[in-house]
Amino acid sequence: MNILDQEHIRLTNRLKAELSVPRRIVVTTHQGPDGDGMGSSLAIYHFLKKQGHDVSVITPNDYPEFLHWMPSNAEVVNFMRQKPLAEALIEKAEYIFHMDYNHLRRSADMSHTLYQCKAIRILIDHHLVPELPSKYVFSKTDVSSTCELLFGIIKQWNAKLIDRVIATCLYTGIMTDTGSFCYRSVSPQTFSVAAELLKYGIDRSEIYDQVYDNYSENRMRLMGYCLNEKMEVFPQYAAALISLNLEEQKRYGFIVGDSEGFVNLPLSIKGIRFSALFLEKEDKVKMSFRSKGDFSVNDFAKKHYGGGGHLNAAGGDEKKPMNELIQQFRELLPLYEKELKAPPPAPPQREGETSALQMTKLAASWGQRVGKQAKMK
Ligand SMILES: [Mn+2]
Repeated sequence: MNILDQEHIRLTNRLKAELSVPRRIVVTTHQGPDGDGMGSSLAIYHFLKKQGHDVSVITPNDYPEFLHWMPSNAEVVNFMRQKPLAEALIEKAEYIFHMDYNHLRRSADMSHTLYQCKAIRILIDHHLVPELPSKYVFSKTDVSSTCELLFGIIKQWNAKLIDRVIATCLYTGIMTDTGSFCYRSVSPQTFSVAAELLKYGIDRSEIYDQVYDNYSENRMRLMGYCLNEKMEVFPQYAAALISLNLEEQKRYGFIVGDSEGFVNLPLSIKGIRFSALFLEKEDKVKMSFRSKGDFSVNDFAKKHYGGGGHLNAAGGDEKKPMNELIQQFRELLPLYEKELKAPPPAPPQREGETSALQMTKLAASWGQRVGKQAKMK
């Protein structure tokens, strides 16, 4: 299994040589960090710490409570809440890691400080089109997550240092970025990496439990409210949307992370392949888009909402009123009717291999049909 190509192997070896003496290092991730952002940041944090570096993880802002159990979470510095400390750390840093994001603006209010800092940059990310000038660019879009790519890097760097703690962080990132190994971004390699991580004795059911089975009562009721009162389904376009305004969030004691995953809920309806979540914030509206199959929410978000992301998962921010943005979404749907209603692609077939299998299947179904008809008679 080669996660890294030759260029990335060379890059890893160079970085390893450069970091062979203790350095002051800051690890950062995108705003509103998710499991992959925090997983990759904390994994590289532990990996570098073990080599004697002075390392800090800095997030631009808060992240969901369901990630607070992660190893060394207490050491994480929050730029929004601990600005002087975070700024001092960034100014002093000799190296900065950018984990799971491809553009400085994704680091929100921290971007200015990061922009000015003279440290050597290392970008490790799986989003399309990296636009963050760095000396070391590890950008691969055919991996499920930054954590999958990072596993390849640190294995090449020094596999002996990988332990249960690092494996736990990496597994969390892969699990959350793949919807528990369900999304199309999952490849045989993703499972191989997960299998290797299991060998370090991680407790995968405990990780699942910590991340997914820890709703507050408020969050559970908010989810019920969203499904019951706030979900709009457009069966003719295989689409659905959910929106939440500030008043509704207040009513349910909303805290960061409470709407995490809600955008996926409508995709559980048979036939729905495109889903959107509109979340009103104090100064903007945050939008998330998800799809199944070939419909590119990356293109959709980029074209209409100044956002972007991946083929099946994307997002964006807008300062317009939420109702306007939702109305725009409703009006856009008919333009995509053909794409959205297209039947899902047939599974790939290998030449020669399928015919025998298909014949067996056909024969079986004929047999059933004949059997049924016989009974009916
Ligand atoms: Mn990611």
